[in-house]
Amino acid sequence: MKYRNIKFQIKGSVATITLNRPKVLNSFHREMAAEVQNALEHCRNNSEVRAVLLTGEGRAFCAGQDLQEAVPPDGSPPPEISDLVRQNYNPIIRLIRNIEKPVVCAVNGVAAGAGANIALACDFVIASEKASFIQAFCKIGLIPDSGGTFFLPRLVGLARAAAMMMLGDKISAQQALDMGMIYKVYPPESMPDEVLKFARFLAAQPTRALGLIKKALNQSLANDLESQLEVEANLQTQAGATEDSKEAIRAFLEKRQPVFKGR
Ligand code: T3D
Repeated sequence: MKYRNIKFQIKGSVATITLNRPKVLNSFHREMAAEVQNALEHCRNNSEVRAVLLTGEGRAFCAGQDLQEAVPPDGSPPPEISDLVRQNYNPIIRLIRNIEKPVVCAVNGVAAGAGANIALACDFVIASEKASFIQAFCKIGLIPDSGGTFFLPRLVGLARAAAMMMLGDKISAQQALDMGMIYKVYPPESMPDEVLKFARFLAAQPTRALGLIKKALNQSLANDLESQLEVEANLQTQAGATEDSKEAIRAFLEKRQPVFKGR
């Protein structure tokens, strides 16, 4: 697929997807959603990719749904809202959660609506001090989608999630960090380099195990203890059979640094 609304680059085992519609704060229309889905599928299927980095071009991360597409100014019939959610956003959230590799979101500016919730679905959310998070849906009479009602209460608790979702207030990066909603905050000048360094670090780790950890965490969100113990036993069996695990144990015994290959 030729990308016209995102930039996609694979370098040193890190795949970077950059939302690239800065004039409309990287808001999503159908074409960009299809491109993001295609790039994420590529990341899932390409064994050379061992970590994924998602970010935005310009001053915003993503302002959610492109409202010009949702309500065309020329009066032409709008797309079905259920199609937008089911065809654009849900596949992106499923891919982010089901790619068995770490996905890092670098929130370079405002993340609103579906943009905020796509960020929160990632394994690591690292924000610029200038970034903010807005559950903007209620301001336009909608409910949060893109997994927001699933992830946000689990990250910050029901009370804070309800307030963010029903008030639609802007939450600063620092507030988000303080309430455990995101992983780290950096000054805007150093954030891109810090995030890239971090993604490269992740890509050099035993990434099969990181993918299996993600699988276990996905399942833990719905399981009871008994079921989760069984999930751990199954996934540990797979992790223990990886080349990286064997290499790590050999390296420990030989008192040297392990070299991981993601196998
Ligand atoms: O049908 C459905 O909608 C279903 C799907 C729902 C999923 C959703 O994501 S719903 C939520 C949609 N998003 C929003 O409601 C956020 C709308 N945007 C804003 O509230 C503000 O733009 C921000 C708070 C994000 C940033 O404010 P500010 O003051 O920094 O920037 P701005 O001036 O408002 O925006 C800059 C430009 O981007 C501006 O265009 P212009 O005037 O320079 O030509 C603005 O119209 C455009 N823009 C920003 N957000 C969107 C957008 N254009 C289209 N869609 C947007 N979402």
